[in-house]
Amino acid sequence: MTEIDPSTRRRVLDALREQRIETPSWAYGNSGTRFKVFTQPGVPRDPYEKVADAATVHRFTGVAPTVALHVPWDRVDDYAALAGYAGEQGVELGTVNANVFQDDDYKLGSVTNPDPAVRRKAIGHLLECVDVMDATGSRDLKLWFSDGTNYPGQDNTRERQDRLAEALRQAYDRLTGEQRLLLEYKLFEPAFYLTDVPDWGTAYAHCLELGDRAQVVIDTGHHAPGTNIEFIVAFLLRAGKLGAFDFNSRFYADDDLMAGAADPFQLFRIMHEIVQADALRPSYGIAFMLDQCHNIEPKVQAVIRSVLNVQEATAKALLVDVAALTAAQRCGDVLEANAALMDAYHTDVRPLLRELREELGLDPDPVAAYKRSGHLERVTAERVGGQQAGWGA
Ligand code: PSV
Ligand code: MN
Ligand code: MN
Repeated sequence: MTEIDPSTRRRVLDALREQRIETPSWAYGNSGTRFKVFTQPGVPRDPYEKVADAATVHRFTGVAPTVALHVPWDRVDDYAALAGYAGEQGVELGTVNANVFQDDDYKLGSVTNPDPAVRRKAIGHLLECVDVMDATGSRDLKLWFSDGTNYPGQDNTRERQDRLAEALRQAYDRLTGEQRLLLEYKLFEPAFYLTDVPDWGTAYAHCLELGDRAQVVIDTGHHAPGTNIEFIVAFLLRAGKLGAFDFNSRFYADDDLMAGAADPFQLFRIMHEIVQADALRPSYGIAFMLDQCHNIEPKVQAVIRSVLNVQEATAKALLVDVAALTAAQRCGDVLEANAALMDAYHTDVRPLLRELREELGLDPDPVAAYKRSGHLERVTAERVGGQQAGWGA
C-alpha cells in the first residue's frame, strides 16, 4: 500500500476511536505455570488494586475502559462499591467470569459432575455470578468449564451433555434485561481424554438451544495448531452467535502470552472478518477481551503492549481496500485478492496510531509514557505482598 488517502485516514481514525478492548483483572496479578508462580514487585493486593492497574492501562491507551472480573478470584463484600471505585478511576467493571474449576469437589467435573450435589454447588456459583453482575451493572456472564474426563469409560458422554445443558439453562433463565451468557470452548486441558465443551460447534449448539442472549466466546489460544480461527469468526458472525473474544497468543497450547505476539498475521485475519461484518463498533455487541497472564514480563506494560497490538491489527484490517478486494474476488483473480489483503497487512500503521492518540489527547507512545510515569516504582513502594492471579492458588 502506498500513501493512505485523507478520506480513508479519517474513516480509519474514526473507527479506531470507537474501538474498545477489555482487560482481565487476573493479568495484573502474580501468575505462572504449574511449575512455578513468580512474584513480581508492585502487584495488586486486592481487586481494588487490580482495577486501579486496569485504569492505568486505559489512561495510557484510551481504548481499554472496562476490566473483566473473575469470581472468586476477585471476591469482595460489596461489588457495587467496587464498581463505584472503578468509576472514580475512570473505568467500568465488565464481564464476570465464573470459576468452577478450583475446588476439590470439581475433580470429576463441575456442572457435568456425576454427583447431583456437586452440580447443584456449581450451578449455585453461576447464579451467584449473575448476582454479582446485577450489583456491578455488567452485561456478560462468561462461562468456561474445565469439565471432562481423562480416561475412556470414565463417564457417560451423552449424560454429561445433558447435565451441561441443564446447568446452562438454569444460568440463562436467571439473566435479566440486556444480560448475556457467553460460552467459551477449549480443545483440551485440564481434561485430556474428553472435554465437555471442546470446540465452537459444541458451544454454538448449546447457545442455539438456549436462545438469543447466549453467544460463543472465541479464545484464540484454545484451538489445535493450524486451526483457521477466522473461519470460526466468519461462521459465528453470520449466525449472530459471536459474543466475545479472549485474545492472547500461543505457540504450543493455551500459552496465554500477549495478543499479537506470536502470530500478528492471524490477529489481522481475525480483525479483517470483524471489520468486513461491520462488527467492530461497540453497538454491535462483541466484547473484545484479553485473557492473558504475564509470568515473566512486567504486567501493566505487557497489557498496554497487548492493547496496542490489537489496535495495530485492527488498523490494518480497516485499511483493506474493500473495492479492490471484492472486484478481484468476483472475477476470480486469486493473486490480486490476496494482494489486497497483504498490502493492508504490510502497511506501517504506527504513524496513524500516533496521530489517533494525539487526537485523543494521549501520549503517542503509550509504552514509553508509561515507563516514564514512574507507576511501577510507585506501586512497588506502596504494595507489599501482591496477590496471585489465581493460577496455582
Ligand atoms: C481457560 O483456559 C481460560 O481461557 C478461561 O477463559 C478462564 O476463565 C481463563 O482461562 C482463566 O485465565
Ligand atoms: Mn479464556
Ligand atoms: Mn485459556
